[in-house]
Parts: sequence; C-alpha cells; structure tokens
Amino acid sequence: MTDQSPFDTDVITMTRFVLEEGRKAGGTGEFNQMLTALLCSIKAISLAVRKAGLAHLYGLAGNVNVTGDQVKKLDVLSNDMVTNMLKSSFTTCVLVSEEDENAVIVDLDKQGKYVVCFDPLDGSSNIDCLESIGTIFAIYRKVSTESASEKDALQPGINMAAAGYALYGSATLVALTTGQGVNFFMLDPGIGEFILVDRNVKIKKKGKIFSLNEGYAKFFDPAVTEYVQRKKFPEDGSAPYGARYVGSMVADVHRTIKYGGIFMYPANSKSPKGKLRLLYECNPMAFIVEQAGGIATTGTQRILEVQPETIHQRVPFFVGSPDDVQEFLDIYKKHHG
Ligand code: AMP
Ligand code: P6P
Repeated sequence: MTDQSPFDTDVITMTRFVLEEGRKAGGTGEFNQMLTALLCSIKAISLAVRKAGLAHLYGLAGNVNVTGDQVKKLDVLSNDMVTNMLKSSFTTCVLVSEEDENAVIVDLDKQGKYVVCFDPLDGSSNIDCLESIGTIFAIYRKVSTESASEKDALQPGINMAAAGYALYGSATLVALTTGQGVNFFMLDPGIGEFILVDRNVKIKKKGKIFSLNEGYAKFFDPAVTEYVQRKKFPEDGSAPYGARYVGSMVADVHRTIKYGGIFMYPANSKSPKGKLRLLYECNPMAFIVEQAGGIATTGTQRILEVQPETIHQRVPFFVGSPDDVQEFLDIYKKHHG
C-alpha cells in the first residue's frame, strides 16, 4: 500500500509565486506586502459574496455611489475591506475607488509608494441574481515628489506596475500581470491560498464571439452597427459569431481572454464617453489583455495611452483578440477617418 498523499506537496501558491517574482525584480518586499493585503481583502470579499444570501447582505445599503448606481450592502462591505487592508499595509499613499467620490489619501505615518485604483465589486447590479461579479485593480508607483494627492492617480495606463482582477464565479480566480505576462490563480478555500492554474496566458489571435449590450442598438455609432451586422451576417461565407453578454465586465472580459473574440462597451448617443471607467476598469483590463497578446482601444486611441483628466472619467472600450479588434478598428476608421 503506497503512501499516496492526496495533496501536491510542491504546489505553486500565489505567495510562493509572488516571492519568486519579487526576488527576480530585486524588490524590497513593499510590492509583495501591498499585494498580500489586497489578496486578503479579495479572499474576504469572496467569502462574503458566497455567504451574502445567508448573511442578509443582499439588498440596498440605502445610498448611491458617485456614478448614480444604487449601492448594495456587498458593495459597501467590499469597498471597506479593500480600503482598510491597503491603508493599513504601509505600502500605499493614494487610493481611488469607484465607490468613493474623492481619492483617499493614506495617513502620512502609514504611507508607502503605491497608488491603487480599484472597483471593489464590479457588476454589482448582478449580485442578487447570483451572476459572476468581480474586483478590478490597477497599481501605480507614486511618481511626483509633492505630497500625495489625487493627482498621483492621474497617470496613463502605460505607467502601471501591475493590474489584475478577481472573478467571483463558480470558483474564485485572480488574474494578475506585472508586465511579464498574465497568470491565473484559483482560490483553494480549504487552505485559503490562491494556486497557480494557468501560466503566461495568451488570447486567441481570432475568436468566434462578440459581446456587447445590444439593448442600446438604437443609439449605436454606425461603425458599431456595421461591425455587429458583419458578425451576424458574414459576407465571406464564414459562420456567424456567437453572442455572449453577462453584463458584468470581469465575467465578459475573462471569457474573452479564455475563448477569444471581442468585448465592446462603445460610446453611444446616450453616453458620449461610454460607461466604463478608465482608471479602475478599462486601464487594468487593457493591461491584462495586452499582456495576453490582445488589443485594447477607445476606437481612436490605445487605452493605456489615454491621459486621465479626472479619476472617474469614462472611455469607450473595445478589447479582445487582435484580429477581431483590428477588424472593428478598420470599420471605425472607415466611418470616422
Ligand atoms: P518594491 O521594492 O517591493 O516596492 O518593488 C519595486 C518594484 O519591483 C515594483 O514596483 C515592481 O515593479 C517590481 N516588483 C517587486 N515585487 C514584484 C513581484 N512580486 N512581481 C513583479 N514585480 C515586482
Ligand atoms: P450595461 C456593471 O454595472 C458594469 O459597470 C460593468 O461591469 C458591465 O460591463 C457594465 O456595467 C454593464 O452595463 O449598461 O450593459 O448594463
């Protein structure tokens, strides 16, 4: 009878992975400390999301956030968790959250060099129907020598030190890039650790799925209308694309990375800048998709090169497989020069 352990005794945990990468980068450990604090809040959010129904965490918290969305209890709880973990990690100086109108400036005696922009619980309109939701984060280094302020968060996406998302779906997954490719980690709730499950993830060159909210077709830009028509009624004899739309950005972008294709949240006549926010939704997702070999654009500009003007600004967002996004860009250029 051989002594077969049921566990991999050499499993690559996220803690181990991040330590090795930090050693390679010659870091002091401050980055790892910040990431550990962030992951702790993500594990706590994952637990809260899965217990929300039993813990009566559903239902409105009775107020609305800066973008006018009804704030649900899980939103508030998630925002508080991420904010408190990062503020007390001695690694951050400025925090920008979708849930807070103004940037949070960390107490001087607790400040570190990192600026973190995050959406603590994206897709919150899907909480009560148990659709997948997520946490999205973008990490910058403070570059100005002045005292920490909201301006430290107004950096273009190309300055990001790291970006990632947590997907609270049938399992809890974290996608992370620090500019050396994209890695996926799955939470093993039994040991409370994230385990490396996909190393150096790459998106397909071309997919077979298009994803956008066609409920706004009446307000679409003509280029978007033409592109969608071409996916539904291809003129080259190829098969039509499948349509998928969750209405939760993390779920839609993650599926696009895993299966290929294109995810779009265009501007339209009702929302001239689109709906998705640059600092804590579009930039981090653009960094991840580019690191996986994809394209992320506003239609006229690479997302990562947009110079932010305000912390909650919105941009049109087209992201996915290079061939699919390029096909859209060619149509967009035809209509807009
Ligand atoms: P630190 O001194 O820990 O703040 O790290 C300095 C820089 O090294 C960070 O801003 C990152 O660009 C890089 N770095 C540190 N730790 C890691 C890590 N675990 N993975 C990737 N890059 C890292
Ligand atoms: P719509 C969720 O509220 C969110 O911010 C993103 O997660 C998602 O992609 C988008 O809004 C969905 O918006 O207008 O299609 O319901």
